[in-house]
Amino acid sequence: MNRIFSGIQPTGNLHLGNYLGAIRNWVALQHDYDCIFCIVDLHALTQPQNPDELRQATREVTAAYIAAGIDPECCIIFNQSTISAHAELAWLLGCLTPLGWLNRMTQFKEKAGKQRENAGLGLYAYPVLMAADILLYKATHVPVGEDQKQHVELARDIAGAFNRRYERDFFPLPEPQIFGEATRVMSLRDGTKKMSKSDTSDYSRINMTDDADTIALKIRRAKTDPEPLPDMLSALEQRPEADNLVSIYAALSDMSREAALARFAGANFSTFKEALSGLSVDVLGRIGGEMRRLMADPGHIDRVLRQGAERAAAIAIPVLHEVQDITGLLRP
Ligand code: AQP
Repeated sequence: MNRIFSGIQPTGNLHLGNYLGAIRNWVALQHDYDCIFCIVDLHALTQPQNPDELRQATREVTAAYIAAGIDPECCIIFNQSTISAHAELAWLLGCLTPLGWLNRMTQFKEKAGKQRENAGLGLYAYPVLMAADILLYKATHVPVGEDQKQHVELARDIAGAFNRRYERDFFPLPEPQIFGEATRVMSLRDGTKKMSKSDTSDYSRINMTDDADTIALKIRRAKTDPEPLPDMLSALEQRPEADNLVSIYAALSDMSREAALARFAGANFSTFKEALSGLSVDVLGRIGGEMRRLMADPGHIDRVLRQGAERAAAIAIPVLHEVQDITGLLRP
């Protein structure tokens, strides 16, 4: 069976973008692939984190996976730092990754911004650790949102570089998988910026744990424009906020953007926003409630993570040993 690896950073404020761009697609794939879903806590450390909040967010992401419908009996769910092979393989792969490849990564440019000289080595090497995550399990497919596609393509290049250097077909070349109508959910305050956990405005995103009133309030306050909704998608091109809300509606109701727009053509935003609120509360309200129930029993979450780590180690450690043998590292 083909194998999937994907993950989310426990950086707090899991949001609708993480759900529509990642988690929801994983739920749909879990019975067709051998699935490994990670909470990438080492990646979270590429930005400053409060230790207690990091532990709490790691449990929260685990709860979100399960509440959204990922079955921990059938999929492996674990946190990255429990398998030290991730960091070890990242070093070995980093040694054959040219700086030129990393210099092209747009996420580093966006996150480092004007502070490039002060940005940490971890943030720069983030995509190499991500390649290690994927290749350690010889994953063939990586379902991600559009924003992570470039990193999966780099993992593919790194796998190819390893195979060429050691003249064997050792790593499969992983494929990015991008699904659905909302592969890049944008901020509710600025339709040109992606919805993000680290945005300082809570009104920019719908969190997976927001209650019904908060979801409705955030949608009511979402930035729009004065025009009613058009009947053609092409008319949304210069209206990023309207375009984003229509894409969210389409994704949440499992219809195409064309069909969603046809339903509301000519409507004003107050009517459309009311419908979008109802739909968002239907989908996220249930998941948020289940997350809160799971979070009340951290012992259960920790057991899921421990069992997941045991199953992950059984795959990862033999692969790391093979890589060590191939690269000439002595294992006395
Ligand atoms: N806005 C988004 N639209 C669609 N998909 C998204 N993803 C994240 N934001 C959106 C997808 O969620 C998965 C996990 O992402 P992550 O949390 O590990 O990293 P990120 O992409 O850096 O997410 P954030 O929210 O922007 O976090 P911060 O603010 O901490 O950097 C990935 O599959 C991603 O595509």
